[in-house]
Amino acid sequence: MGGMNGKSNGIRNIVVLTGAGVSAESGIDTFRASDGLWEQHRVEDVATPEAFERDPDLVQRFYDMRREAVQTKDPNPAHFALAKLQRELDGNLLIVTQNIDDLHERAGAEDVLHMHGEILNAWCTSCDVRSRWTGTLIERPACPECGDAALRPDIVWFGEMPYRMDEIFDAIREADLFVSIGTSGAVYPAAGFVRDAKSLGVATLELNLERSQGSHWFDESRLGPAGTIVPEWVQEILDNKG
Ligand code: BJW
Repeated sequence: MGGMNGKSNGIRNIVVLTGAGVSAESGIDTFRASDGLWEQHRVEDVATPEAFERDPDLVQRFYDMRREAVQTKDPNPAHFALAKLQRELDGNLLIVTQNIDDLHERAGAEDVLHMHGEILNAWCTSCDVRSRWTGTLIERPACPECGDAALRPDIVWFGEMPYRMDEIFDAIREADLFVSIGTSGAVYPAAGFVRDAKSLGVATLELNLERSQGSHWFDESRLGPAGTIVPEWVQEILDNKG
């Protein structure tokens, strides 16, 4: 990663991709750890449109529980460090998150792109309007916009198209550095961003607790808890800013 240790690192634009690992130290379960979320629920029972059609109550209950839990959690030093980087970088930092929690925003980040949706939104499948939603959906409440009882969690399930892909690719194209934080690299298209970045000549860095499935694609991997290694990396970038 030429120049990263010099006085001026020449890094202006950064795209950060975050996954469940960035919120783990806030007490939100990751997906693929042995004690993670999917241990209690089979993915295909809860995170596909077919599952929702088959058993809407099971799916709504699963997301109602997680919506309630998210609101009791707080951002950790990794979220705060990324918000600080966004404020102080002499360039653009786009935070693309696969996470459906709002911890980046609550740490003060402004430019956050939720490619897999947001648990605090309800999406009306009748009128297509998204409304902020902090309560439950299992009782099939009316859409505040059209009144139909057609709300689902605003979550991108398997087989559905992640949000704002064009914006993500545009940002990667403009980036000097792509950084992946706390994600296992098991779910596409997010897992492919590192290869997209590399093929465009963008430097790539992974910050994760352990080596992920796509570790070998990165120019550099730093291992450790996000709450420690993200603030260290952010300080390094800000100390070296050109
Ligand atoms: C720490 C830490 C700490 C822990 N500090 N680190 C066959 C081949 C290829 C693709 C497919 C295929 N069959 C189907 C597909 C496509 C499918 C897919 O990828 N499937 C795979 C299983 C193979 N993808 C899709 O269907 C997507 N849509 C799609 O592809 O549309 C077509 C399309 C094509 C091309 C371009 C555009 C579109 C949709 C995917 C939707 C994913 N949805 C979920 C559920 C959301 C709802 C919910 O939350 O319930 O999103 S799945 C789940 O996984 C969730 C996450 O966002 C996502 C990623 O998980 P993440 O964040 O990586 O978590 P973990 O647990 O896996 O990893 C945590 C990491 O953190 C670990 O590495 C830990 O070590 C680390 N960690 N503590 C730092 N303290």
